[in-house]
Amino acid sequence: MSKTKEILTQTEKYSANNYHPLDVVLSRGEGIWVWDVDGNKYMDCLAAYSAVNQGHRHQKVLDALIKQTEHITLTSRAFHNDRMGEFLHKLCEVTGKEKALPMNTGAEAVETAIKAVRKWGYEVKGVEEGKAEIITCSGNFHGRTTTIVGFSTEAQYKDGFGPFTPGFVTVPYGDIKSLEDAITPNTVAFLFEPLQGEGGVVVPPEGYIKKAAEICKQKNVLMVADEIQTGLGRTGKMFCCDHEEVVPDVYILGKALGGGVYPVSGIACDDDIMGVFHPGDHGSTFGGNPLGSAVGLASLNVLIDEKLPAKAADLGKYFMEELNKIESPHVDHIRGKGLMIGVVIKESSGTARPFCEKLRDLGVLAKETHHQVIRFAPPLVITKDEIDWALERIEKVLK
Ligand code: IF1
Repeated sequence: MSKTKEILTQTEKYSANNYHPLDVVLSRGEGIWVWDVDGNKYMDCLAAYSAVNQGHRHQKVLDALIKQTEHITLTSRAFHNDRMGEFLHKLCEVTGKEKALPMNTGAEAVETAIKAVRKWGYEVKGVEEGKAEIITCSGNFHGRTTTIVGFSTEAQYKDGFGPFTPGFVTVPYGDIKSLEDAITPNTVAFLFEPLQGEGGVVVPPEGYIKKAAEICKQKNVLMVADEIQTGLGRTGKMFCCDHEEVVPDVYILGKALGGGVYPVSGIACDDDIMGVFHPGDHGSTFGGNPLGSAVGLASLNVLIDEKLPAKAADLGKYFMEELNKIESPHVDHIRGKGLMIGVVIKESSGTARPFCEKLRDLGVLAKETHHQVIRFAPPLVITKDEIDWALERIEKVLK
């Protein structure tokens, strides 16, 4: 039996059945390449859902991780450590915000943002205690906690997990009028993704983010951008909101903030919002730990020093242009921004999954999202030649 088969059987036996992964068992990664246990090499076009923007095992990130393990890795926030301040300073510099609150996973950062905007609503905006409303979008994905799935519009993410947290209002994604109409005196925030990843790489209409920002400002509603997947260079700018020159009141970050080696997330905003948190209000055992802080700082420096947002813009444009040149009877259309690309398969051609399986056989790892969309989101360190290598194989499969 191949090593792959052996491990699949073992995993099947002991793991919860909460994913349906492609049958590939990865054991090594370097840059944009990964290898399975049987020595087969693949180009990683998922990058762990944009958590590996710097590429697998980036030397500078590894150096920071390993160096920090020689000093101290976890103190809890009961004491200070010598790495968090420097990391949060950098995070504030990159976001242009006055304060940051470090967490670990994306969902924890989203929950942190929910708590911050609710408390701001009560203490600053003057909303009646317990009445805060947050507007979210259909097709959203913000994580898997019971509060977050409670406002999902994807039945599978909610089934069996109720009862849910009240205080969330859903509006159609991309529809400015419905956003304006949904705002009440109790609305404290608008929580959105500037480009919907899980929703199927859905790009909102040009100007949507700008207009939403104007409405939020007019109505004293906080704009909260979940840039966990779209941020940190993925769409060709440091943040996806940058495409419309919008600075949200709150940035929610995660994934690539950990450089592909350690969970690092957080929110960044000015003190008029962050100031609602007083000692003991909110926390986390691992949030802001010295190891994650050292990794977070290195992850940001790699993005900046290697100009990865600009690279994603140039190479993403090229990738999409070349994909659009492929004559395929199966492709309905292609959409995306930077290196966050979705190839939409026609219903008449079935679902995207078989195309991903064929791509895997040719050495390209991509994942379907929402049945019809093949998502291409390689690490931002990819080169033009490597995109050409992938295009050859993608063309074969799409034809
Ligand atoms: C899964 C999706 C992507 C995210 C945005 C918050 C989070 C995510 C915009 C939560 C996480 C991951 C979670 C993972 C698969 C993946 C995913 F398909 F689920 F939706 F990327 F599109 N906001 N997305 O994309 O961050 O708590 O996971 O660190 O749950 O299957 P997390």
